[in-house]
Amino acid sequence: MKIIKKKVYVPLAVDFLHAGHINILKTAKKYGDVIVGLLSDEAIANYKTIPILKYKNRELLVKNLKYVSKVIPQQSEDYTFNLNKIRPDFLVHGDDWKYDNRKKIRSKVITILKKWNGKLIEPKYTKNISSSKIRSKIFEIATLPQNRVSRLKRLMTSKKIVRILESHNSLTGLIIENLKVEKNNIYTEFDGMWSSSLTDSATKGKPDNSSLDFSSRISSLNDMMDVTTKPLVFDADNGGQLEHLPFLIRSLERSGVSAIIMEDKIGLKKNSLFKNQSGTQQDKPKIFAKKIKKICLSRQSNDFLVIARIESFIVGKGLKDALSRAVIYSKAGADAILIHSKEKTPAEIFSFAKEFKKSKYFVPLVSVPSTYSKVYEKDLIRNGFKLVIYANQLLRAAYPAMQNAAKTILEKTRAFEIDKKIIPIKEIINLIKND
Ligand code: SPV
Ligand code: MG
Repeated sequence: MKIIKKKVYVPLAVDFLHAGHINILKTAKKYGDVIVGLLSDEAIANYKTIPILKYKNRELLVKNLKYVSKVIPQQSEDYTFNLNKIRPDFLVHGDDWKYDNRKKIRSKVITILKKWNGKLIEPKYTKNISSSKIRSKIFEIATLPQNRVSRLKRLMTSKKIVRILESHNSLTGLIIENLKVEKNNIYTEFDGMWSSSLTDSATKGKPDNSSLDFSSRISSLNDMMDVTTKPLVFDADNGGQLEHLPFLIRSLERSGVSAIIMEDKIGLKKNSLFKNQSGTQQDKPKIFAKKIKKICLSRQSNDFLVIARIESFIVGKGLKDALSRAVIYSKAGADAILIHSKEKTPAEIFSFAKEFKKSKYFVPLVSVPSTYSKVYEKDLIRNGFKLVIYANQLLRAAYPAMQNAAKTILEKTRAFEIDKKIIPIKEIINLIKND
């Protein structure tokens, strides 16, 4: 007689394996055959940032554990689909979800299980796993260039919109790395850093006209890479000489950069937000396309993204020019298109998106809402944008604060008055952990 074993469903994310996972799986095994519902990047992106390890690697870890019979993907944070498909006799989950923002999901699971008399087993959550050891291990894994490079592409395929903020030094990199804001039980954070030619140059007291060469730009970004794990998008101006591009790409990939953004301009560079763009010249689309192709051929990994930035609206050309360029750049291999604008509203970039969406050469769109800053991310998403770059806000915030501190000391001939408006030294020391 064939004994039908009970089915036990265990949902897991498993970015790195620890004793808590083993405790859960060991308990689950006592009830029958363990089927792990491994949360996909998309499922996890709904409530926190995606794991460091790719799905395939996480699957490999879990599949080879002796307590596990089978691993299937759980594509959403909601359990309904998998539970109805498997109809497990038991579901095992740590009891921590009783107390946090997953309460609602938990009660829905209980209701579904009731349909076939399934039971929820909740072992006590394993505390006191050495989180600092785990944190430093994660840091090591996450900062390996091959893991960091691919992270942006993974974020773009698993999130509705990827949110990037300008970073001009290690300290701003740390803000982007660590800041989390909770709203309606959902944690939001920045997904990565923008190495801006404008703010990197300004920080070094130089104009945004490529006077900072690529070696200085790479040295600045390496400082940020030393202390962060999140992906970085590199502003390469017009990319420089076609023949030099392979060397630039090699250096960027070696540093762990995830994407290059290259603008279709030639001649002495002028920042696109300047009102007067006389003298600014756009490159011929076919010539610029050659640069895109060159990068595609020279990159080591297809996870390193080439983003073509169209300046048609900046130089006063219209939608037609922008659209024809978008098709040419996409055919040449661009993974995404940044359609730049210095208007006060997103109307022109939205009309571009609407038309470009109809093309079979459509690729994800990138927005830099510096002048049309009233736009909400939800509107960008609705219009087909996948990446938003807040390109200069941290430097703009820091500069007046520092200017004011300096001015106050001069005016008062002492530092006491400004003391109340600036953070204590202790906080600066704590900010930089050295464990
Ligand atoms: C930058 O931040 O350097 C950019 C965006 O390229 S913009 O300043 O709008 O040109
Ligand atoms: Mg720039």
